[in-house]
Amino acid sequence: MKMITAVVSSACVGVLVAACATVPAGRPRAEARLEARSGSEVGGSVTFTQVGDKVLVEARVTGLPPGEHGFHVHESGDCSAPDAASAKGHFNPDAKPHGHQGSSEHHAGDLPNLIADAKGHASATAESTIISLGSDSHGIIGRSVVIHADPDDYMSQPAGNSGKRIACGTVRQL
Ligand SMILES: [Cu+2]
Ligand SMILES: [Zn+2]
Repeated sequence: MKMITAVVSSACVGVLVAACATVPAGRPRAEARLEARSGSEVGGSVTFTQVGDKVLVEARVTGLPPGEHGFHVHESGDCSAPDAASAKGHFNPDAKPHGHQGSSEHHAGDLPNLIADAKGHASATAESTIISLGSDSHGIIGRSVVIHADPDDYMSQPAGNSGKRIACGTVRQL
């Protein structure tokens, strides 16, 4: 009996060590579970991982019309309105104009368009050095992620003319 116990507990130690090695401390994570809005059938989630001064954004989305869709962090985490208007405008703590993430002038919440395949799936990663998962002024915990019906043109003010809000999810710390 003693030997069996010893084998089981050493196996557990092995599992714990492996888990610690793959999830280092000091990497805050957050997730937004997408809810369909404006009569859409969009689902999926967006995860955020702080890696040093960058936030890695990973989106896995289903039920989209094929093609490009505006994708942003919005100011409010309130997704309750049927058209997601409750999420308010793009997250913009620096009072910048709307623009492309690669240009000097853009909202902190401006992210690259998601591109859905013929089946309506979009799987994308992006990085941002402007947003954070901390409690500073650029923190996005408690805000929202919104996906739009149309492409963001990265120019039109204040939101890139990307049309209806077809999905919304509140960003929650994991
Ligand atoms: Cu938006
Ligand atoms: Zn914007």
